[in-house]
Amino acid sequence: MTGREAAKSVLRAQKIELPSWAFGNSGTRFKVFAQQGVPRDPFEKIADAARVHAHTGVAPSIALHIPWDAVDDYAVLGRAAADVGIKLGTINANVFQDDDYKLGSVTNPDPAVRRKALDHLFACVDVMDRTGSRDLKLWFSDGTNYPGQDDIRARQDRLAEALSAVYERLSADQRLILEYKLFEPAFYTTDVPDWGTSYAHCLKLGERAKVCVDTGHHAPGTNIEFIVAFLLREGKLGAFDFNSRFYADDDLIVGAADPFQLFRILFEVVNAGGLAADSDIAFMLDQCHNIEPKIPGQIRSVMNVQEATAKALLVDTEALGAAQAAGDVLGANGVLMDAYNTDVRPLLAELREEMGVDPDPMGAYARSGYAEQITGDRVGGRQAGWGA
Ligand code: LRH
Ligand code: MN
Ligand code: MN
Repeated sequence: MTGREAAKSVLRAQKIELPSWAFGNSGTRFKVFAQQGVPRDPFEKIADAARVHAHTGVAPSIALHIPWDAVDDYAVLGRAAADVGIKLGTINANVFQDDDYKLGSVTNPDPAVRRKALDHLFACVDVMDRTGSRDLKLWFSDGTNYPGQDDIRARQDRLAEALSAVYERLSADQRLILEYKLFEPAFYTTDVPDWGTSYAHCLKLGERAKVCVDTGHHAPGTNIEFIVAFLLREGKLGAFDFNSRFYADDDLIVGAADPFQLFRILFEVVNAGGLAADSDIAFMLDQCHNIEPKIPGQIRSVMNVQEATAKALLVDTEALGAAQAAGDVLGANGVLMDAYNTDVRPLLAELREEMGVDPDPMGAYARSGYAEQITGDRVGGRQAGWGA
């Protein structure tokens, strides 16, 4: 098989999960800009995700956020997803949007609040039991704003206690994925601020606890691909939340701000076998489309991940290894840059045709009439959850 054909076979099997909240209205803390035709319930979010999958062929699942996507009967929701050819994926817990959580959720100094947060996390595992989801993704907004506000080590103890209770509650085929974020909403200390903190907790929990790398959750200039390489080597990279950032947690379209960084990250993934058939890394988008239309925003995001992946797959690893072994600094760098500078769009167009998908997903969506249809059909669409 040529390098091109080998790349295509990996790209054909690639799966990128979509976040339900990308389809709802969203904004910043200054303003939510409402768009016409946005989903009014989780069923309509599923319908929109199915459109993204129909035009890309590689986005066959949707992540849910509880309680934003809470329904009475998850079997009904699962069937609705199956009817349009997609699956319910990762369950994301939400212990950050309740007045009780002002001083934290699972790390709150008040045991009653900690109990409430833990009960929600257990309820999320109940949801997973019904949806058949493998992964529970935990992100805690917990932290402090002022030095002295709370005891940093005591908060770590409370966090460890809650994580261990949740881990114990999981069944053998379920995983706990712990996401970190440097700051926001807490501005002084965050209880899970970085990959090291997440990794240390996951290590103590066990095999099925892994780290989520949200690409927007680092300090400027952080070498994310190093983190990815390290976690892969330790078998502790559980998931990606893909998005891109210029300043903080911008949640912009992945690959928009820094496509070269996305390529470098995906090269580490490819190089460590993270796209092999037996890989259990979950590749997810975590984005908000505040000012651009949401469905094409998601289609573009999926295409950006595919393009970066294709370039990563085209790296001539033999030539790279030889240059590295010979200490040929410029030669090795040249091999990587050759792949990055390859225009992979024709290869992806060809792949899509082979997969029975329109080679031009953005154009195909625009021509499909779906945007006009939902604008007419749906009145009073919902917020994604932020500030809801
Ligand atoms: C936190 C975060 C986390 C949440 C999502 C909505 O910033 O990245 O993954 O669940 O945003
Ligand atoms: Mn995230
Ligand atoms: Mn985030």
